[in-house]
Amino acid sequence: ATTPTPADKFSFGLWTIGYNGSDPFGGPTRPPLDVVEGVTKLAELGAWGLTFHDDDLFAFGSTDAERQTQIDRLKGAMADTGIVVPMVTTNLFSAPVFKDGGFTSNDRDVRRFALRKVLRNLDLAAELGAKTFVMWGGREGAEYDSAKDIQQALHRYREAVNLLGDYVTDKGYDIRFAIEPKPNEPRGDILLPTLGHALAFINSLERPELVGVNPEVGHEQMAGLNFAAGIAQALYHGKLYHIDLNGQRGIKYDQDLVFGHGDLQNAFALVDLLENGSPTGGPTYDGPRHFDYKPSRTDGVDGVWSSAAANMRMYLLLKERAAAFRADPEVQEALKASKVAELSVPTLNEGESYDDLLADRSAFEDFDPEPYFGGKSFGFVRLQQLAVEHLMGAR
Ligand code: 3MF
Ligand code: MG
Ligand code: MG
Ligand code: MG
Repeated sequence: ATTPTPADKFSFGLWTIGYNGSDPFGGPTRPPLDVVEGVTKLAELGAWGLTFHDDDLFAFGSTDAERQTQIDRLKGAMADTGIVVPMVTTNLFSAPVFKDGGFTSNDRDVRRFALRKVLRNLDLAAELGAKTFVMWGGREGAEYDSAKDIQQALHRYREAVNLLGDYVTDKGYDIRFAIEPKPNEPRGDILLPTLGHALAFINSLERPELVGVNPEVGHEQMAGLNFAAGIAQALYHGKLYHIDLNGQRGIKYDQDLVFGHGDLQNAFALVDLLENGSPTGGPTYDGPRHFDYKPSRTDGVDGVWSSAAANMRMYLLLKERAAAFRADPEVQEALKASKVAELSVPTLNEGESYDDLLADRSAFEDFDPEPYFGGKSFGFVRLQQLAVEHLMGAR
C-alpha cells in the first residue's frame, strides 16, 4: 500500500524534478534534465502525471520548430509510458520582460505579450488533454507601495482572467483555471497573497465557475497560516481545483521540501481530510496529488529520484496512518466526547425563527453557563494525542 501506482494520481512539475540547484547565491549543482528521461523515471516510480510551464519544455524564445520538437518528444514519452499531463501552466516570471509582472505589469505592451503567451499555451494544454490550467502570478506584485496601483492591478488581473475564460469557453476546451496564491518571493509582496485573497478575487470575475485555487502547502505556511484549515475552506467553497504538496518549516523563504518534511502534524491532518473527508462528511477532493517540491541542492542526480519517491511514500504512509486513526474505536469515542459531530447539527431547529429563539427560555433565561467553569473538558487534547500517536505509529 506504500508502493505508488497511477491510481494514486501522483503528479510532478517538470520544474521540480528538473531543478538543477540554482539559488540566488549559487549556480547549478546538477546537470539539466531531459523531458523524456523525466517522464520515463516518473513512470518507473509509479507516478501518474507530469505538469509543466511552457518554458520548462522549450526555452523562452524557442523557434516554432524547436518548440514543436519538444512537444513531439513529450508526446512520444507519454505514449511510451502512459504518463498523462493533467495540468499545464505558463511561465510569466523568469524572462526579464516579466520583471514587473505579466498580467499586471505597469507596461501595457508586456501585459498584451503575457496574454498571448498564455493563450498559446492554453491551446497546448487542450491538445495534451490537461483539465487544469494553473496561474501562479509570481511577479504580479511590488516591492514599493508607491510603484503599484493595487486596485488597478486587480482590475488588469481580472481583465486577463476574464479573457482566458472567454477563450476556453469559445474554443470548447474542457479546462478550468486554478489560481496559486503566494505571499512573497520573488516579489516583496505578491498580489492574491493567500487562499482567502484568491477566493475573494474569484468572486469578482465574469465566469467564477471556471476559476478555483491551487494552494501550495509552503505558500500558506510562509504566511503563518494553517494549510489543512485553508484547504477545508477551499472545499467548502467548492474551489479546490488542484493542489501543490510540499514541506515548509515556518515563516521563511519558500523551501519546497519533500511533502511531510515540514509541519508533519498538519500534513497528517491534510491527508486525512483529502482522503477521508471531514469527520461528518462534506466534499472531498479527487483531483491530482501534485508535488511542487525541489530536490535538495545538496543531492546529486540520484537524490532527485529518491526524493521524488519520498514524496509519494510520505503521502501513502500518511494515508495509512489516517485510515488507522479513523478506524480506531478509541478515536471514535474521543471524537464523540469532543462533540465534533455535534457541530454539524444546525444551531436553530427546523423552521425556527428568531422570535421562536427569543421565546425559548431554555436557550437563555434558564441556561446555566456555570458548569463550564472548571467543569467537563471538551477533550480536544486527548483527541490530538491520539492523532499524534497514530501519526507516530505508536498505536
Ligand atoms: C513558486 C511556485 C510555482 C508554481 C508554478 C505552477 C514555479 O513558488 O510554486 O512553481 O507552482 O508556477 O503552478
Ligand atoms: Mg512554490
Ligand atoms: Mg513553494
Ligand atoms: Mg507551487
